[in-house]
Amino acid sequence: MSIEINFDGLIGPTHNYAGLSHGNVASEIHQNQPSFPKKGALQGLEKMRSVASLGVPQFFLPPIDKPNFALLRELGFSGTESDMIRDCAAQNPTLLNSVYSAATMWTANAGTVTPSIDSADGKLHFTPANLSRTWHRAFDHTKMHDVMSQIFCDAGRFTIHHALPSPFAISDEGAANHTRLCKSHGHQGLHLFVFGFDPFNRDLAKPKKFPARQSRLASESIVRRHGVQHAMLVQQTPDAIDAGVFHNDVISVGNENVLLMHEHSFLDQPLVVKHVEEFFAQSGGQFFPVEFSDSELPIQDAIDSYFFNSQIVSRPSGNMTLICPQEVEETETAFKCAQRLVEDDCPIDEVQFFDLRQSMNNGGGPACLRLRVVVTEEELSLLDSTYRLDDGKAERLGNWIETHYRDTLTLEALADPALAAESANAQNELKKLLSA
Ligand code: SUG
Repeated sequence: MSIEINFDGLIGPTHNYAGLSHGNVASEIHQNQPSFPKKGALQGLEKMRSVASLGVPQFFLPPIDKPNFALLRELGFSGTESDMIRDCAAQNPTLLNSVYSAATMWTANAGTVTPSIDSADGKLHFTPANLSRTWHRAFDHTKMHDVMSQIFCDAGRFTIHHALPSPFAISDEGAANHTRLCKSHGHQGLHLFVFGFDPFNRDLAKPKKFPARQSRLASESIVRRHGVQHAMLVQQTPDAIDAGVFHNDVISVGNENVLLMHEHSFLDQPLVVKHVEEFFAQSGGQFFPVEFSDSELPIQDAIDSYFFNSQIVSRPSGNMTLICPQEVEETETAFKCAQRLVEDDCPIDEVQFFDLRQSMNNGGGPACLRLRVVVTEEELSLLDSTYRLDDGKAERLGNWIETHYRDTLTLEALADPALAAESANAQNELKKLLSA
């Protein structure tokens, strides 16, 4: 028996709005606004608790230490940590914002997973995303490799790869551009890898305004190194990227045998649907493709509401819950789409709304905050449970956040070494809490 487990990123104490992600409209709009790290972390924790209560084993990934002092030293800063912060703030404030980024909270970008049932060697594979298109995120993959190696500690069953090399031509954004479709979690899946550009094909249609983040070369390399048995490489619509769809999970989401798509999700959408239908016809089982036209859900409303960034969770009953950001409830067209799903002949029969505005203001909805991993029950029993959420741990994490997080953070405050000291102290306390 296989089940899906979720890994959410615990929102870190330096959560801020630095406007670092070109093409991610929310990030750019909220640049320089004060952030509310405590509120953000509690919002994320609340979502984790609710998903766990639906029967999904819920893990969390700890925030990583910020600022990245090792990187500052490599870039020529020297002296004490306080000296480096002050000098960087004076010489290059944007660089300081980047090394302080709490972006590891969006674990859909942590990497790509291939469950053991889908890989050629029968092992579960994970590759951390190099995130080389977003500079402020491009140095986090080594930490992601380390924490996943700690959790997936049985090397005989799990292969935790290093990230792909970092040149832009191989840029990889992980599960945000990847969907596994299957009859049910325990059946072999078809892996949809969605890319935005191909470094070896200059004739391919390209976005004109915003960068395409996922390289075809990265996606095909993951397929090779993980030994994915059934994979399909699909191009994202360039006009959608130009409208602000910086990841595929802003315009499409799938779970088991359900695939929700905007009419402009994929460049050759009818062909994509046909291939998936063929896969289901061969493997047995019904496929539920649900397409939303631009008149039903204008692409701008899809981006503003993050309807497609909802999380679809299979409950033990076999039915599914759609976990939406509250912005869906507040956007008339998107709300109607959610209602339509519940009324239609589709396994989704319940919708829940969550206030995740602190993350949303940086372009991160419910689906960005989680990484899905399908494991067998035996594999689950082999995982290091340090980061597995239960009621007691959730309560302790809540108290830890209340004690160590600031209510408000402005970009100016990043220049004050006191913030770095507070964050380091919070990290130490978290380690103690988890080892108790
Ligand atoms: O990579 N935002 C993230 C949001 C990632 C959302 N993830 C998924 N769609 N799966 C990004 O653009 C903003 C940081 C800032 O501006 O301070 C940021 O990194």
